[in-house]
Amino acid sequence: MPIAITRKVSPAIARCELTHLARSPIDVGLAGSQHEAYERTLSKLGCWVVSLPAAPDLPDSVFVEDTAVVVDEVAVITRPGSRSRRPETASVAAVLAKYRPIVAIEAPGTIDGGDVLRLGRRLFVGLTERTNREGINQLRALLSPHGYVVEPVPVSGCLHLKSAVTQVAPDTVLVNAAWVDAAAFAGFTRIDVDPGEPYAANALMVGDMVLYPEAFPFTAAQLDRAGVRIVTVDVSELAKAEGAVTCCSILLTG
Ligand code: CIR
Repeated sequence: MPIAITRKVSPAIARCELTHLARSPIDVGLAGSQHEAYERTLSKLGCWVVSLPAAPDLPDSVFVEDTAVVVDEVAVITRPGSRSRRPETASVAAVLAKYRPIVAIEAPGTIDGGDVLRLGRRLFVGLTERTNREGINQLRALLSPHGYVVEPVPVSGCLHLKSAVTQVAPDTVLVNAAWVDAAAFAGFTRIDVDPGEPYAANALMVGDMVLYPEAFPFTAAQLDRAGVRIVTVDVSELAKAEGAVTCCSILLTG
C-alpha cells in the first residue's frame, strides 16, 4: 500500500510565498475542508495517509512535497529555495525516518521537491528560482549510487518543474510547453494542456489513477480521450497559494 504523507493547512496560509500570482484572500476554513477531501481521495485511491498536524507558524507547510525527494532506497530532505520554508523540513524528516534512511541537501544547495519529476530511474529536476545547480549536483551525488540519473531541465514562467509537466501514465506526460522545453521528455507520449488552462499540467498519478484539479475541464477531457482515468478534487483555495495537487503529499511505497 502506498504511503501518502500530508500536513494540515496552516492557519497562517494567507502569509504564503507567492511568485507568479497576485495575492488574493484565502478562506482558511475552506482550504482546510478542500484539503481533507484531498486526503480522503488519496485514501480511496488506496493510500495509507499519514497526516501531520498543522504548523501554525509555517504558512506554506501544507505543501509537503517541497521538503523531500523520496525514492525506494532513501529519502533526501531538501533545502527549500525559499528561506521561510526551510523550517518545514525537520518535522517531515522525523516522519520519513520511519520509512527510509535519511540524507539531506546542504547549503549552498537548494531544491524544492516540486522541481523533481521522477520517471522510472530518471529524475528530471527544474532549474528555477527555488532549485539551483549546486542542489541538483548534490541530488545526483546522493542518488546516482542507487542507479538514478539526474537531469537538469530549464523552466521559465512558472514556480516549479511540476507546474509545467507531470506524469499521467507509465509512458505519458502532461505538459505546458510554454514553461518547459518538451524536448526534454522525448520518448514519452505527450499530452499538452489546453491553451486556456496554463496551470493544468499539475496532476498526481496514484497507481493507475490520476488525482486532478476540478478547475481544468478542457484538459481533463483531453486526458479522458487519451484513456487516462482521473478523479477530480476542488483545490481552489490552495491554488491561490500557488499550490496544486502534487505539492500536498509525498508518496512513497510502503
Ligand atoms: C511557495 O511559493 O512555496 C508556496 N506558496 C507554493 C508551493 C507549491 N509547491 C509545489 O507546487 N510543489
